[in-house]
Amino acid sequence: MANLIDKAITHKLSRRSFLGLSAGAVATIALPGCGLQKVDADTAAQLSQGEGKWISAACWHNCGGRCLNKAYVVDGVVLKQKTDDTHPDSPDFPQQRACWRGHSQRQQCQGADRLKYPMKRKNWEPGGGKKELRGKDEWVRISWDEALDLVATELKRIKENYGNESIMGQVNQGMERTLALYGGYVSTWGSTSWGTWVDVGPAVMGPYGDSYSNTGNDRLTLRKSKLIIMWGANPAWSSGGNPTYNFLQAKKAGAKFIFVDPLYSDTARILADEWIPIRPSTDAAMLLGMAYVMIKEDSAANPLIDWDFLNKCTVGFDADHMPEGADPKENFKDYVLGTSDGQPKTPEWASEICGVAPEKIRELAIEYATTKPTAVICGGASSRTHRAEQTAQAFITLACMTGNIGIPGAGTGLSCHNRAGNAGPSLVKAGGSGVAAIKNPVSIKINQNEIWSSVLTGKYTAKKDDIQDVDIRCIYYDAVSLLNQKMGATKGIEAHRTKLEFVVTQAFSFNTQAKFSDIVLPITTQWEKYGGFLTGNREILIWYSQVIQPMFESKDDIWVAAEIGKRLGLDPEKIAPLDLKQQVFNQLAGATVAKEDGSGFEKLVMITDADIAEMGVKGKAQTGRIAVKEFREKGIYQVPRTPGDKLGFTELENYRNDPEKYARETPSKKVEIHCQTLADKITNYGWTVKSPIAQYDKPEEGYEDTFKDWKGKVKGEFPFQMYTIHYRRRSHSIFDNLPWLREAFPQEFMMNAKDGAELGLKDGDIVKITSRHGVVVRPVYLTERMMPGVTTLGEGAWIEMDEETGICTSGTVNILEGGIPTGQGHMGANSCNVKVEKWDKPLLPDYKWPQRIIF
Ligand SMILES: Nc1nc2c(c(=O)[nH]1)N[C@H]1C(S)=C(S)[C@@H](COP(=O)(O)OP(=O)(O)OC[C@H]3O[C@@H](n4cnc5c(=O)[nH]c(N)nc54)[C@H](O)[C@@H]3O)O[C@H]1N2
Ligand SMILES: Nc1nc2c(c(=O)[nH]1)N[C@H]1C(S)=C(S)[C@@H](COP(=O)(O)OP(=O)(O)OC[C@H]3O[C@@H](n4cnc5c(=O)[nH]c(N)nc54)[C@H](O)[C@@H]3O)O[C@H]1N2
Ligand code: SF4
Ligand SMILES: [Mo]
Repeated sequence: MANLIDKAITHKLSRRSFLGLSAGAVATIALPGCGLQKVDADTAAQLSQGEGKWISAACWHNCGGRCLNKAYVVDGVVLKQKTDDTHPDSPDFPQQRACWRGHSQRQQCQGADRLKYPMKRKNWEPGGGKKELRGKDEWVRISWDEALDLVATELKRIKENYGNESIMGQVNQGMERTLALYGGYVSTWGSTSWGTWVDVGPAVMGPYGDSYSNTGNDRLTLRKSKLIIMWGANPAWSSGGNPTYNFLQAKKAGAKFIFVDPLYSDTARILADEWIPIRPSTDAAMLLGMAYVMIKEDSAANPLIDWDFLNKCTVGFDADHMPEGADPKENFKDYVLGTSDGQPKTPEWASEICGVAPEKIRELAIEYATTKPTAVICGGASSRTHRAEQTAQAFITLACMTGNIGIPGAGTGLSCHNRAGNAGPSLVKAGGSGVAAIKNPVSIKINQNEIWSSVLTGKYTAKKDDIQDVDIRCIYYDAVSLLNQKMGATKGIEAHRTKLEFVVTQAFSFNTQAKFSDIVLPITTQWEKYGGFLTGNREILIWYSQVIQPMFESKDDIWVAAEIGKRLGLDPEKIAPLDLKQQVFNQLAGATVAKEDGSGFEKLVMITDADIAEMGVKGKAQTGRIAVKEFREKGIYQVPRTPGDKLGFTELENYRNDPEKYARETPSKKVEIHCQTLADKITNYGWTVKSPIAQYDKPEEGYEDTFKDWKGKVKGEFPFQMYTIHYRRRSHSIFDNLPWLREAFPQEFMMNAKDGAELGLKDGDIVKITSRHGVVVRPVYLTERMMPGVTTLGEGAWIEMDEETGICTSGTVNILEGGIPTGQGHMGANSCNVKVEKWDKPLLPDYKWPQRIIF
């Protein structure tokens, strides 16, 4: 190692060296334990001749995929990466191949911008100091002892003065245990990823699946679909790994693909037979227009409605099938026909809202109703809009009407994230780690849309007609990017700069929460820890191992939690009761895999006494399918699958075939098209009221709000709709700092080419985007792939405020978003209105920006 460092230091800089230090990235990598070094092509080439080893390396982020990554390590340095080559690739037994983010992981873990030392904000002092300088102050390097003492002393002071109810914890890596043992912390709640499906699915259908992102069919059964409607789903970007490939197999097996999406996405480019552009936040209107066609045009000669399924398996569709106690006038059919409210939900009515031509609405309705089996695959996007309980419930209602439920190749619901297109219970899973959670004694939970207003005003909504006081003085962050990732960040910055007395972050790079903190503690990445397990689609279990030594002075999150605990007078054994090695062993020993005949589970791993001795853990030998050594080296166990095997899955198949025996856990024991449970639940949250059936409610900051006068069609101050897409460059805010990825995927604002031309814009111009809540600037990408009137910006860019103008130059979407609670307090990120103007100042591409290197 010493030799390597000497060599590295004496060499000159070169762009694009062997290590792939690409344009914009300073030609610098961090070498574990050795500080920053400059490595050029010669040194790298020399390094590469050394004896190396491939190690299964974690790709652990919440990226919507899960793949096998391997790192080639020479002398403690990762020189290159590869992905799954553990078996030959085939459509039935595909490799679990990594994406560009995974392949760039080494620029994150060994990046020049890794945090190196504990540090404190120059103008912070107990009580907050100059709070207004948060996010722009200078930093002072301090020792670990000083840092840990400061954190403990300040937590004590805040607890003694204001109580535990003044400490907000955004923690899940160890400090949740310390804070819970220390009397607790205020936490936050609200569905983010799965939008409104979280409350709607279980209420309407009865609890189902083992995850909300997990409905429909497994990937092999999906090949039976005749028609697949991808409704606001873009797996090519937002479900890394195999989902798009799996969908391609369904296409090759004969499925037609229709996309309903404001964007002609990369997934559509691969799969679409047809693209139907739709305005965001208006899907419920479109679905109601389709329901109208089905109801009006259904006949014995031309059946569009599966009356048998509706009669046997549902309640609430029409006045004759209402659940007990419900007003017959509240049925779905009469609402759609306009009998109950005077407004028939005709395709023409829907078209005015959703922007899809009436004839197209009619055509899709008929195609959906007459093609069996049809699967409707939803991403979370259409339900991450305001009032979207109606949308999720409308999807279920239409699947019931067309009878596309419980049949192999049919289905509806969420099918996104790392289980996209491959529903069903996990076929392989790790055992428990042996560490039990500690209950947080503080019961206050603040809805995600009210976090910043609650800090600023001292009030939050506990439930309907129940507004409570809260006095947040401190936020403790580890692996949660609250300020960057929750809506209303403009207010979030204000909260940090005016109210909070103490902000701490544990992080491996200088992310947004670190930037706005008072004390920052450098943390190891998963590459620097003993190892662990990751699950992804239902067929895989990944076992990753330590790749490099801890960088600089970084420490493990759980070590930090225990050290702070000690200083607070707590028992560190309770905080960290088992070392990671023993936890990994417990997970290994408890791992199970589905038996081939589908009859249950068996042990996955064969463990010998020699393995136990070598790992240095306590445990018992056992038999299993794969030996420890082979599992560790491969880094993955993948369940073999073949079409027609016993491990397939179709949601609600049992119920459809025998509704009595497999009665749903709803009051009526059926699927509830009229669902009072849901209506009551939503009303009780305290923000908006929901009808028991799927209706259309105008969303806050939806299409209608782009008009000053909706009836007279006079455009308003914010004439465009904007939604926030999950973007290729990042996993939320993670990876946003990597120059490689910045260069490959610019953070650009997408809008329709004609809209751009009308504003006098050229592709690549810098535009200023203003909403009711904030302002950002970004280059514009003008394209026919985006529906007119609609725009989008990728979520997750790190907040970068130009302090003079108050404009965010990185294009963080949550600066533009308000955080308006509706329905179940879910995230309504795809309902927002903006104005777009040409910006006449220059803006360098962000891969050319200086990296955030503090020391
Ligand atoms: N690269 C990357 N992938 C990710 C993530 C990431 O940060 N980066 N995050 C992961 C996580 S945690 C999650 S929860 C998932 C989210 O996964 P999704 O919710 O499926 O992903 P989105 O990109 O938000 O949107 C999917 C598609 O919906 C469209 N869309 C947006 N709004 C609407 C609407 O109102 N109606 C209709 N019909 N279509 C709409 C978009 O144009 C896009 O094509 O992604 C996961 N995957
Ligand atoms: N406007 C808008 N906002 C959105 C979305 C949207 O579509 N639009 N999507 C939403 C969705 S679906 C989701 S799931 C959320 C995600 O929201 P978050 O989970 O808050 O986002 P991440 O960026 O994944 O934040 C994780 C943070 O943890 C840090 N981290 C990672 N590993 C470790 C570790 O081991 N130790 C420590 N100490 N830190 C670690 C990372 O550096 C990062 O700062 O964002 C939501 N925000
Ligand atoms: S999809 Fe996710 S897990 Fe797979 S390589 Fe990309 S970032 Fe890593
Ligand atoms: Mo998510």
